[in-house]
Amino acid sequence: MERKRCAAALAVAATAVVTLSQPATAAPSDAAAPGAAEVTNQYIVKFKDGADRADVLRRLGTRFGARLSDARQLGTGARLIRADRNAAGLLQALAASDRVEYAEPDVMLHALSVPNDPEYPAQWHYSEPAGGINGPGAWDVTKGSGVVVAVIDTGRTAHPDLDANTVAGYDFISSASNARDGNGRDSNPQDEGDWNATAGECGPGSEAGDSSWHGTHVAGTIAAVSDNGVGVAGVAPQAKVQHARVLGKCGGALSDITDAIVWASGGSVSGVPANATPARVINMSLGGSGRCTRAYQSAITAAVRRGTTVVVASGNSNADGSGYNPGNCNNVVSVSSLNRAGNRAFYSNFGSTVDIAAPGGEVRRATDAPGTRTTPQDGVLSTLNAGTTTPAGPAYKTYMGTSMAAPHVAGVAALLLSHTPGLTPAQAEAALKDTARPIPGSCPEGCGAGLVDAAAAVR
Ligand SMILES: [Ca+2]
Ligand SMILES: [Ca+2]
Ligand SMILES: [Ca+2]
Repeated sequence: MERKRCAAALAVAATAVVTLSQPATAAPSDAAAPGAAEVTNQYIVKFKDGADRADVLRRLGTRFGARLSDARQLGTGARLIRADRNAAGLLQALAASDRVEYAEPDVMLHALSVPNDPEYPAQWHYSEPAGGINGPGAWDVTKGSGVVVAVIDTGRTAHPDLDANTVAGYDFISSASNARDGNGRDSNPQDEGDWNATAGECGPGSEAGDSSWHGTHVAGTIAAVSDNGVGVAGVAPQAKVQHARVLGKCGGALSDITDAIVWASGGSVSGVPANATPARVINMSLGGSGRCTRAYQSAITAAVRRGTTVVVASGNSNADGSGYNPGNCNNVVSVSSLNRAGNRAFYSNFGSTVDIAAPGGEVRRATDAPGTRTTPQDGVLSTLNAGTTTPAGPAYKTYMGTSMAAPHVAGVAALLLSHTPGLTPAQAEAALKDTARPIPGSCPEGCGAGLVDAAAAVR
């Protein structure tokens, strides 16, 4: 959140943590593009004016032991030539003929996988050439099947675009008052709401505000159910989301977050049943100012050793990311945020600790007053809940933040690991960076290796 409660929580450094989004609704973009090619026994041949086509085909047919037929004239003036068998070298010979202008293979083209979800066209962050992650090019190869992504965040809410892709998680919030579910840790990670009825509730400078449903938004970017004719699409729509609830009213304790990291990655935490479906990827769209503490690093290192890739938001302070955890911890993939044009979003952290960039959007311009939504269509559209305090019905909304950028990378990591399951976290990180494309806009301060590219990552 961008409100003052964010600043307050940051001031108490590592003990409390806040989410890294800035509340923000939807606009059009385009989707379809041509796809991969398949060979056929057909050729598109443009003969030179006056050339004896039949003679060319007869001679080459004899030479290659194939029967060549002149099927029809094409709109371009070229002819469609059909061979009765796949003859190696035939195309080259056609092209080399002094009576042929050009000869090219006829190929089968397929539309790239584009989801039918009605709000998909508003998700510019998946497909727009400038600031999108090139999602459609990846979805023909993999949709993330077999990979669990843990969302260490505010927990889950029931949602038609998420329920089918959600596996059992856990509620790690030890404080019953912050958890708002009447107890400490328990097996139900439902997000009970993180609203603040009055200013100052979470310390000096904290403001009143509605519930964010932050974990629901992050989860939707990673793995919203696609092609169900409902709502939005996700980056890895066949991956599963596992909610480890750590953020409640006023944020979350590091001690709860580190336990969630251990558990999500398959490690054991006293008093908590073993995780039946450990995550290959962890997303942490949360953070605070200050160094990476030993406790934090130790939990992350253990997760990475267990083979879990840890993706984190770099922070929303428009500052060097080296001063913000967990982006400044070792062995994490720290993500900066770009706007729709591919420039560094005005709030995004930057610098040498940032590994990679992803779309996080801007629902207002840098010069607009905080809390306004002058450009809601330029934010990241995902799943949400309609409740202002406690959970109500499902909803969709655009948010902006490095919180929204990180789950794009976590989703692409899931696609990558689904396609190449044997990758270590270091290999997965290297692959994400190596296949990122140059930052489309401007980020002189350093936004990492480039803009994450889903299609390039899985090809
Ligand atoms: Ca609880
Ligand atoms: Ca609970
Ligand atoms: Ca959907």
